[in-house]
Amino acid sequence: MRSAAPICLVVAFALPAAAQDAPRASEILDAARAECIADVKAADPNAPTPELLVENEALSFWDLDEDGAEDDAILDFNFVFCSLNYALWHGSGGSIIHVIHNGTTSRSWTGGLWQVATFNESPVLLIGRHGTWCDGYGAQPCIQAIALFEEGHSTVRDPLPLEERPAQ
Ligand SMILES: [Ca+2]
Repeated sequence: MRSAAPICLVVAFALPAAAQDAPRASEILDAARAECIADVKAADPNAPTPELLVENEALSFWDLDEDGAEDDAILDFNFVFCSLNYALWHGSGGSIIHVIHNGTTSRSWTGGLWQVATFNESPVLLIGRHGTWCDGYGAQPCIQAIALFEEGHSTVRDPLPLEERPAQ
C-alpha cells in the first residue's frame, strides 16, 4: 500500500489523443471518477469534490492480438488516483490493470508490474500478481500470462500441475 501521496502528479483533464482509439478506456475512467466522488462523499458528505488523477504512464497502446492495429490498450490503475482517497484501488497487491481489446472490450486483473513480452514471436502480456494468487505469500514471484486473439482474452483457467490435480 502506498502510505504517502506521490509528490508529483499530473492532473489529466483530458486523455491523451490516442485514447480516441480506446473508447473503453474513457468508459472505465468515467466510472472511476464517479466511484472516486461517491467514495469520498460517502465518508464525508461535506468533503470537497475529489479529482481523478491520471498519470501519463496509465494508458498505453499495443497490438496484442496482432490484427495490425495498435488498438489494444493497457489501462494501469497503479497510475490512477482519487485525489482525496489515495487508498482507493491501491493495496498490497497493486492496483487494477485493465486489458482492453480492440478499444472496446476489457478484462481486468489486480497486479503491480506488467510487461509485454514475446512468446513464439507473438506478444503476450505478463502481469506480476500478489503471491496469494500462486497459493503463496505476498512477495512470492507470481506471474500470469495473458494473450489476446481475435475473440478476446485468453489465459489459463486451471493452472494446477498434474501432481496436484484431483484423481480422475
Ligand atoms: Ca487489436
